[in-house]
Amino acid sequence: MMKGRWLRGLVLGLMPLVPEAMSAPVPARLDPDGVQRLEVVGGSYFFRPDHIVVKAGVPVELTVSREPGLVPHSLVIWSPRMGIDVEVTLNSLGRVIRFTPESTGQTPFYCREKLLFFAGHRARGMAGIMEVVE
Ligand SMILES: [Cu+2]
Repeated sequence: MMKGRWLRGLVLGLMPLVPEAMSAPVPARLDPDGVQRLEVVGGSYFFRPDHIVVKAGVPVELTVSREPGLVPHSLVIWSPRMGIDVEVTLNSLGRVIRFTPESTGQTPFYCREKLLFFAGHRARGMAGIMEVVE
């Protein structure tokens, strides 16, 4: 019994280190002004949604905010091939990030924060995939 409990405690203790499963892909909505818009929320330690889909060659406005809390969070999307270089600190009001993906494919997005010797937020599951389609 004691051994089982210890094992369960160990498994629960390790769980935050394992990234959560991806959510279903969420496509941006194309507004009448020709801009595709999408909202993403970050928190400890996730992005919601964590799988987003945008179209290549069409301007994107990504509104990204953070859930209330003391832990700082950020958003990084970096793909020279797609012409995207985003690195922002998140706040609760939300900030708008603008870019136009130049090519199709997939690129990760993640939080760059890390506290001392603890696992970085990205390793703890604060990451997602941006898919760029035709
Ligand atoms: Cu973070």
